[in-house]
Amino acid sequence: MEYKNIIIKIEDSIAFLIISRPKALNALNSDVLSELECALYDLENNNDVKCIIITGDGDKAFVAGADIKEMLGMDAIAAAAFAKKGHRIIRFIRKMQKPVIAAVNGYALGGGFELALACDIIYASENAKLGFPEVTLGIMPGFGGTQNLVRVCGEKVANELIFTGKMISAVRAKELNVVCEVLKDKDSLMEKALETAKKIAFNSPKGVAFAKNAILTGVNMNLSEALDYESTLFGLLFNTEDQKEGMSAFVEKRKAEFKGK
Ligand code: DAK
Repeated sequence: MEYKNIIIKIEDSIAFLIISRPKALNALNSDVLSELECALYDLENNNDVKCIIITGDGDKAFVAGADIKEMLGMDAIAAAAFAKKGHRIIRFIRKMQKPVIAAVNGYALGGGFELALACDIIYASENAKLGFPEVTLGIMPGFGGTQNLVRVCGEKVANELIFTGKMISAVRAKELNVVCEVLKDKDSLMEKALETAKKIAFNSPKGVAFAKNAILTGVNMNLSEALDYESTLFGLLFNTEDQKEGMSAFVEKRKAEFKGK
């Protein structure tokens, strides 16, 4: 697929997926969603990629939401197709074996905040502003925002943010455990995201993928079932080459070279 609204760069096993519609503050229209879906699928199946960083082009916005101008003209059929595409992306990111880091620069609003919340790790620059303005537009968050925010910050905070539509700063988002770290500017944001991605890429892809699965699946189970699930995945890792390589490398006092098999 030819990309017109996103840029993909792959360097040293790390993929950068840059959403690039700067004139519309990187708002998500149907074309962006189609390109995002296709790119994420390709990156998940690309053996040269171990971790993905999603960011927005420019300093002003990560993603300022779904495209309001496109949504204004949608009928129920078009809106349903748009919603399905968005949901497929959010679900796919959660199910991907490879970790996805959101590097939030500037506005992350509505669908943009939801995209970031679907990612495994969020870093933000000091100028980031995050929020759900949907209720000011006569709708509600619909790309997983109501479900993912409540799981991160709890019901009362999610209620306040979603019912008021107010924006919060990166520092407040860090206090609420939405963001892992706040960085001074876009350069330091990207450096931090890359540093983390490189650390992840150095580790066992199978270990990382199974841990992601255990965390995301287990959170919807009761603790007893979740612990059983964790032990099953833990056991399965002993059937992988990564486990043999990681433990052999330790015993042989050398660096492990994982193949993700
Ligand atoms: N959509 C379309 N265009 C947008 C946009 C957006 N979300 N956000 C900004 N733009 C465009 C502006 O229209 C403007 O374009 P021109 O008018 O110059 O052509 C350009 O980007 C620059 O924006 P501003 O001139 O407004 O820039 P400012 O610095 O003054 O303000 C702002 C920045 C981010 C505060 C402001 O642009 C703003 O409030 N933008 C809207 C933010 C917003 O409400 N986002 C939430 C959208 S609703 C669904 C699931 C999920 C969703 C939808 C459906 N289903 C399940 C069906 C998600 C919904 C949303 O995300």
